[in-house]
Amino acid sequence: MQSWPKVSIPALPGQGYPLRLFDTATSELRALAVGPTAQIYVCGITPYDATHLGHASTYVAFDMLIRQWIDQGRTVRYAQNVTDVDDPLLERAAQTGESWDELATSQIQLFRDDMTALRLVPPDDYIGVVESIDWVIERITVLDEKGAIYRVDDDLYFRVDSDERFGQVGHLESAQELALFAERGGDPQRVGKENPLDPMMWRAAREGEPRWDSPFGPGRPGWHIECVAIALDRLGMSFDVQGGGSDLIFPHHEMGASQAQVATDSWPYARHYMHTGMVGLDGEKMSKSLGNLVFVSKLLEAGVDAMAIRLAILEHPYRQDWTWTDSDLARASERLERWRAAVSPPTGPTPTRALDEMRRALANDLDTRSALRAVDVWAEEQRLRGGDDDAGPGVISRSVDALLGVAL
Ligand code: 5CA
Ligand code: ZN
Repeated sequence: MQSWPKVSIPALPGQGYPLRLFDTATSELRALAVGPTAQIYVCGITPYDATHLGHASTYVAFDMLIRQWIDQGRTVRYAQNVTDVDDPLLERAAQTGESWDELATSQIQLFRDDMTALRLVPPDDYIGVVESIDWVIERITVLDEKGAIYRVDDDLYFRVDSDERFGQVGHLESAQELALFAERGGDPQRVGKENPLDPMMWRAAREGEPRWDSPFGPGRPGWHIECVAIALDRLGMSFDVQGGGSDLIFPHHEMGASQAQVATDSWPYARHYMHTGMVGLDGEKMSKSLGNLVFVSKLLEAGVDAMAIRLAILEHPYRQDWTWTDSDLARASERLERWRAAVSPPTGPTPTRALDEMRRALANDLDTRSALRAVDVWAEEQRLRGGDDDAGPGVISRSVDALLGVAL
C-alpha cells in the first residue's frame, strides 16, 4: 500500500561513525556491521487507536537508526507491515459497528499523516496483510512440507519445537513465555495443541470474519507469519535489523524467527533485534486495551508543534520505559524555541540581504519566482564561501520556512 511522503535529509559534511547498538538476542551492545545497503523490518501498527505516543516513540527510535545509516553514507531498504486483519481490529470494528476495512483504511491514513508531521523516513515497502496473503500461503505450504505444521480442527499451528533455536531471541523462562503468550494473542489452553506455545498460522473462516481461499481451506493468516512472509519477500533471510517495541520480543519476534528459520533452513532470521521501551501514562503502559492514550493527532490539532513532540520523545533513551507527562512537552517546546532562536536570532544584527530581497519580492504582488531566485543566489554564495557565515543559514532556513512554507 502507499507509504507516506519522503523526507528530505540535508547532506552533511564529513561522515558518521560506525554504530554500536544493543541487540536483544545476544543481550549486548555490539557493532552493527551492515553492507552498503542496510535492511530493516519494523513491525507496523494494527490500525485502530493510532497513533498514540507509544507508537510514535517506537517509530522515532527506528527513524534515528535509519538516519544514522544515512549519515554513514549507506542506502537503506526499509519494510514495514500493517496488521490490517487481526482479532483486535475485528473486535474493535464489531464494537463500533464500523466495517473492519474502513476502520483500517482511516487509521492507516491517520498514521501516515502523523508520521509525515513527525518527519519520519517512510518505509520503501509498506505492506498490509491483505496484500500478502499469497506470500503467507506459500510460506505455510513450505513449513507444512517440512513437517512443522499440524491441524487442530480446521486451524493450522506451527510446531515451535521444529526450530532448535526457539527461545534464542528473548531468552525467557518457559513460565514467562507461557504467561506472555497468553497475554499477547496466544491460546495456550486450546485442547489438541502439541505444545501450548505453538502459534496459530492459519485461522479457518468463522462466521462474519473476513476470509481468503487457500489450499488449507478458507480463512486468514495468524499474526506472526504475516511479518515473516513480508520480511522474507521484501528483504530475504538474515536482514540487518528486526525492530519493534519490547512487547513484541515474545511471542511475536521469537515466533517469527523460528518460522523463518525452519522455512528457509537457515539462520539467523535477523542479524540484530532492536526493541524500544514502553511509553506509559499515569503509571500504566499506554495501550489500546487500557484506553489511556495520548494521540499525536490530538496534540497536533491542539496546536502542538510536531517537532516539539519529536524532541520530547528524543529526551528519553529509547530502550527505557518512560511515562508521558505534560511537562515533557512543555520542556520540549521550550527547548525548540531556544534552538530556533539560536539558529536565527529574531533581533540579530542585520537580516541578510537575501531575506530582504525575499521580502521585497513577495511584497511586490507575491512575486514568488524572484523570492526563490534570491535564495538561489544566497545558496550559491554560501557554496562558494564554504558556509562560514554563522547567522546566515539559520536566518535563511527560518525565512524560507516562514515566508515560503518550506521546511529546510
Ligand atoms: N501490528 C503489530 C506488530 S506486527 C503491533 O504490535 N501493532 S501495535 O499497533 O500494537 O503496535 C505498533 C508498534 O508500537 C509495535 O512495535 C509496538 O511494540 C509499539 N507500541 C505499542 N504500544 C507501545 C507503547 N505504549 N510504548 C511504546 N511502543 C509501543
Ligand atoms: Zn510484526
